[in-house]
Amino acid sequence: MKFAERIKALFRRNQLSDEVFEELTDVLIEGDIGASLAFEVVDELRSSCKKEGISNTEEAKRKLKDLLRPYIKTATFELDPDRLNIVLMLGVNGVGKTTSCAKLASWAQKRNPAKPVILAAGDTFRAAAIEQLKIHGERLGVRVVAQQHGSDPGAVLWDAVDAAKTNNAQLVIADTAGRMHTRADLLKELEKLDRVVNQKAANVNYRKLLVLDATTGQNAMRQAEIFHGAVKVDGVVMTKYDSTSKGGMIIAVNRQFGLPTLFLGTGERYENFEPFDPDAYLDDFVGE
Ligand SMILES: Nc1nc2c(ncn2[C@@H]2O[C@H](COP(=O)(O)OP(=O)(O)OP(=O)(O)O)[C@@H](O)[C@H]2O)c(=O)[nH]1
Ligand SMILES: [Mg+2]
Repeated sequence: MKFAERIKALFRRNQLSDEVFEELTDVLIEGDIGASLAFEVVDELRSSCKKEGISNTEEAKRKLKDLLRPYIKTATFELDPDRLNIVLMLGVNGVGKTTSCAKLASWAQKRNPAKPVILAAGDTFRAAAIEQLKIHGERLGVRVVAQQHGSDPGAVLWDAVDAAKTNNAQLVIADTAGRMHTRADLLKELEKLDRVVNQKAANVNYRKLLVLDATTGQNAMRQAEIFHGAVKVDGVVMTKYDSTSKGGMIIAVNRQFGLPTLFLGTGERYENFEPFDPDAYLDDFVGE
């Protein structure tokens, strides 16, 4: 049975029992919220059900959502209308960084069509990455600032910021190379890129978004730890949420690192990109 169905089946039972609590713990762990949080939350649920005399599963489900809700940190992603905004899209290989850059560009275009968006081809590491971003740029009518394969990502970003200032752009979105969190050299390069932006881009609204693939599960914790440790991330984009009904690792990441989830990627199209709504997410996760 799939995760969503299991949790729903559990809450369809009429009476709460030890067995239900035990199974709930298993299901939550399977949903990727992490073992320690699963035990903690189910313990809390058990004792508050006892204290409040809750014996039916429908009420327990509502209680579970109430208990999980504070662990989910919320924040809205806003562009500063008075300054240049710079977004760095970070993450390990294949999580959906380049796609998310294009989706964010499309999102910003819709919110403020009057001011241009610029894409910076900061993945100079993978051979086809620049071309991939250029294709998105053409489709979206967004300028892509790029140099050749192998060039310094800091220099690319700097060109893009120059272009943004000349064209009075609202936003520069920089794609970056996928770096496995195990590759220390690539993380060093990222730290350098971050320093370049911090030093050179005075008076800009600079944000770093970590892209996490909803299907990766608990490994996302390690990715968040490494990236946040290296450059202080501002928030998370959870991609491929359409491919899984779980995505509970976002609760674990929110809780552990205080990182809010800002957007959900829900498909391969540009419009499959939504601001994160914690209540809708919990309804998905636990059931309405
Ligand atoms: N279903 C689904 N697919 C997605 C989503 N976001 C990205 N993808 C797909 O995931 C694959 C990888 O996306 P990319 O954007 O190339 O990922 P990346 O992180 O830039 O990859 P590298 O540059 O190789 O590190 C592509 O096939 C995308 O279409 C999403 O929200 N849902
Ligand atoms: Mg990419």
